[in-house]
Amino acid sequence: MFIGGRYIEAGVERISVVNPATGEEVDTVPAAGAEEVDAAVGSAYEAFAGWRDLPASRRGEILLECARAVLERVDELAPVLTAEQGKPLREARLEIRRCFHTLEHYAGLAKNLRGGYVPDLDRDTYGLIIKRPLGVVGAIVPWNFPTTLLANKLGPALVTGNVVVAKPAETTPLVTLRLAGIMHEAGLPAGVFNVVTGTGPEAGQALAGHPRVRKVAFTGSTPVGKKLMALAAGDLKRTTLELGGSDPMIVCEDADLDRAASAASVGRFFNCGQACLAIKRLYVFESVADEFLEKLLGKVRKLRVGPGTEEGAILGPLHTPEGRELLERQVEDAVDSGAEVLHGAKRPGGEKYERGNFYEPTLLLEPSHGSRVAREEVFGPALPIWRVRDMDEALELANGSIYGLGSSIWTRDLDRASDAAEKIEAGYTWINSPQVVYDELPFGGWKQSGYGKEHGMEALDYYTESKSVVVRRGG
Ligand code: TXE
Repeated sequence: MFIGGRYIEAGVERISVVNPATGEEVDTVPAAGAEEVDAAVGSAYEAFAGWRDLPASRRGEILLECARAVLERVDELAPVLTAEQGKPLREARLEIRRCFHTLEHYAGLAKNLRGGYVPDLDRDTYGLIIKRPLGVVGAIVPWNFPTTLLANKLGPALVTGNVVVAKPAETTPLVTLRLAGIMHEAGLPAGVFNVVTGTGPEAGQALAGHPRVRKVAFTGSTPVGKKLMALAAGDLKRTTLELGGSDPMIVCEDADLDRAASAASVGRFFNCGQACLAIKRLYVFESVADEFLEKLLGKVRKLRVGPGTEEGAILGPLHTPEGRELLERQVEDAVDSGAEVLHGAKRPGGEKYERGNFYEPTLLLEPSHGSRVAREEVFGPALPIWRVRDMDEALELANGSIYGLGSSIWTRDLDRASDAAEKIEAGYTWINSPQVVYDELPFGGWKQSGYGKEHGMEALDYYTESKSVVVRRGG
């Protein structure tokens, strides 16, 4: 663990971190319990006043140094990420670079933190709206993008003067631990960013329930998000919850089908389909369905499955055996419901795949609308596709989900696109664009995809309390 600027061993129980491509143990980390969490929160609490009271510009300078140090260490961090998470090295490097960009983005906002001024409230009286940091933030992070999903919380938390205790997923603690050491070496004072390793029900719950933690920033599954919201309600902790998604993509008859097919392939199969923002349901207008599917199949046939360390591998293994089994059950259910398998729907054969959680990229045409792939989040490389008559049908199906995270619309008719963008129930809509997340734009789900925003200036509001101050002139 990393507490108060030092690596510490603690706890008797150890958690084994396993390589998803080989099934071999990479390392072990302590399984923190309430006592270790309390030590980490205590260390953060002690560091809070010192960090909060620095000029914001100084916090920004330090955060920028941290961001640069992360970028300089891409080649050291990426293999650690690949070993514990499974993603191809190329994607691991991209992820670390994105982590850098997000930290750099928030470092850059340090000189733009603003409150408000309201003149003439009364005779000789004016008002100020000031923003103050919350204190200790508990950041609970999943395994699919361990560094970027952490940076989404660290950036806005630290620049506004908060201190952080992070709990990475039990399966991906190693890169997070490295990150903490690197940021400390780069100048982040001891205690400002701590890492406790451990399971969700033990360490995660102890962190979210700790009375000194003022805010829980969580990315993960919807069921756990609900639990954390209930736990946080005990003392009305602030929360941001970035949860599951089932992003619809709508391809109209006038779309650029080549670009749409490319975006669908990347948007579904990036990170082996294990992304919150990912194309998880595809609706294509029936008049262009055959042509579009041919193009998409052409892309999918080229996706090479292999260990993340293998040159040219595009799809690594799924992160865990359980994740692959869940995906297999969802795919079986889709086939039972009547889906035609256009590609995949099986494990790849061959010796190199035997010990890892590999699965072929899968395209499923027309499962029933009540099937699991239509209703549940599909967190793996399988894409269900439906033909639709028109935009009305597409929108009705797109919105018929408990989720509302991302969405995309492909058409050359911008009026139709903007109308659909207004009607689609999701926190993000891309029009003729791949699903790329920008630090500049707020990101957060509607419906059961979560609560609150990350990224953008908006994220800053989720790490501060605003206070109104009334000042009467003349003593
Ligand atoms: O997530 P969990 P899991 C979805 C996706 C995936 C499924 C399960 O469908 O297949 O969730 O993934 C911590 N109190 N997403 O099981 O359990 C846990 O230790 C406090 C979508 O890995 O939500 C980890 O650090 N903390 C999502 C983090 O929560 C608890 C990304 C996430 O774990 C806890 C991840 C508890 N009771 C999964 N239980 C997305 N859309 O990006 C667990 N944790």
